[in-house]
Amino acid sequence: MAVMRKAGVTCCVIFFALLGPMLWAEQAGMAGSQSQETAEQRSERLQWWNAARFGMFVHWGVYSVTGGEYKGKMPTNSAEWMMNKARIPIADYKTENVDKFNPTEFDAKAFVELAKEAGMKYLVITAKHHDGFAMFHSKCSPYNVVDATPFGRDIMKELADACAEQGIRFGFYYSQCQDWHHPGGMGNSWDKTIERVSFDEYVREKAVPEAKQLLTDYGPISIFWWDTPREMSKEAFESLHGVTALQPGIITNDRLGKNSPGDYKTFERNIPRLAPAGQDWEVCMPISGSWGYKKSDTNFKSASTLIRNLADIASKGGNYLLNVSPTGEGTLLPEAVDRLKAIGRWMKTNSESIYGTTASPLGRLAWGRCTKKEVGDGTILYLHVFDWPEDGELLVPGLKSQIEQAYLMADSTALETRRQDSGIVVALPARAPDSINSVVVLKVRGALDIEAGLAMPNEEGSLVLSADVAYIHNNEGADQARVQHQEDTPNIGYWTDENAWVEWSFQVDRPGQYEIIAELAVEQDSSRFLVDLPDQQGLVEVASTGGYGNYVHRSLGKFSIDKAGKCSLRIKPDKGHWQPINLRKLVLKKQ
Ligand code: H79
Repeated sequence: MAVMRKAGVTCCVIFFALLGPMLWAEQAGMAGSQSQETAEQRSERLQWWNAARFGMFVHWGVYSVTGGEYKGKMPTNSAEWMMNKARIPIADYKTENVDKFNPTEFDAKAFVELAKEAGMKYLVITAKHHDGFAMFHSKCSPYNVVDATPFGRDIMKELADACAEQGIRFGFYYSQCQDWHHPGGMGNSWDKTIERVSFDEYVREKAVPEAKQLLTDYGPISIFWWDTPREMSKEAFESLHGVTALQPGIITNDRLGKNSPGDYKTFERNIPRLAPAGQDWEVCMPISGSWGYKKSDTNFKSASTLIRNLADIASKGGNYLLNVSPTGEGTLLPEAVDRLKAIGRWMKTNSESIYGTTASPLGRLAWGRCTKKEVGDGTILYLHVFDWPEDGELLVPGLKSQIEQAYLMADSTALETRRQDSGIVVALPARAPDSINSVVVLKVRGALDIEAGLAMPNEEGSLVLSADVAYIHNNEGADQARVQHQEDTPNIGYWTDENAWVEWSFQVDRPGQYEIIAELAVEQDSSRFLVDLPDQQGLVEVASTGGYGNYVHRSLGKFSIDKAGKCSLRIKPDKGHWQPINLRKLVLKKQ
């Protein structure tokens, strides 16, 4: 291992050619739910889910009875957390919520019809949330909707049946680690009447049998949605993981345990800025502010936001799991119903541009988003126009392909296209067919020819990797490490989480040595991070630049890139030696 010190530069670079793979690579995850399958079998199993793009999430429990209110107070901004935030004793939660759960207005058939009308293809519902209350007829605990509430009906069974009848895929949310009712569950630190047993006992007595029952007695289950992964014993993990095998085609998320990727990555509340590379993923998001029904929550997202979110997520190759919150009566508020219907109206005309599509092949689009579908020997590009151009000219930057046909999705009006150096221009009528998102369909013959996307070397052979095109790996879309602007220049800032790391993909045409120069600011002390390229890694330490606003250019050293073609560079905090930095860009200068 060579240590290089540069005189006069407060920067120290330690190079090492081959690190032990476990040191810096993400901890190799446990296999997904079906570890024996080939890549082809896996993609077949996930085929329906990837084609679906849009699902309904439902948070419903005994917390819904009081709409997040306890003794006249709203202790939390998400109602399903009420018991925890108000430190409600188990006995009180029973009298205030469980004993009063009687949603007589609930109609499973009508509920599923509404999801279907919105264009949703699957439905995932809270079979048990952190409060530990089973919304189904649990055989192992009387703390369930049939045995403990005046309602006495198995809501999960009614919904499973209604979904099966109406062709909607059905899945369960199950909180496996937190259980504020069982004496071995995690999370209840306030009820001193609990006579503690071990977590493993809880898993054996409750979580595993309940999950087993959900995967046995409720017909075909398409998704098992774990939540809030915590450290647990290998035995507990494996026994929970094992039960999903009861449904051969099932799809699981990444929240069973630490480092268990499941079948897909979850983002909670936030949409990633760029498409996560090489994995399936889903954004779950409440339609208003709270997951569970909360009386005071009027923070409904507009139909426009929701429709554009769906297009945005689809354009990055992900799924949208949009949450609704039934009340204690068992219905949705009119605000939610209106929005679902508005999405449904848009989908009625435009769903072809969502279902079965994959991520956009184009770079960032000033006017909206793009989704793609491969058909026969050609490609369809769906241009989701949010901002209808006033001059009637829609530029598709970088597109070089021959356009076979262009038309408006709304009424099939044919559109003229022409080619110019910067791309294809589509001539649009004066008025947008849809003020939220009008879809323009482009049929392209043969392979796509696009000059854009990946960062390319400039005239001097230097590659500029700026903050705004970096992919930020920040746990489930959290905002510790995000793009912000200072003096109109984007930088990656608020980088307080040393688990967050950033990645750029770019095109290399000349392999060889590159000097990497960073434009960055360090507030205090010094910050150490790893520069990770496919052929070489280096630990770099940069001293304080005198403040978050004091940007300097610092050489991070010389690195070799051995192959031409697509390449990626990652910057990862060196845990324990990290100080937040603001990073504007990296320039890779060919030596
Ligand atoms: O089920 C929904 C959340 O209840 C659950 N995941 C989604 C799908 C979730 N559990 N924990 N977390 C999410 C992360 C922690 C959130 C918290 Fe809070 C922040 C707990 C306390 C502060 C949000 C705000 C919940 C209560 C107040």
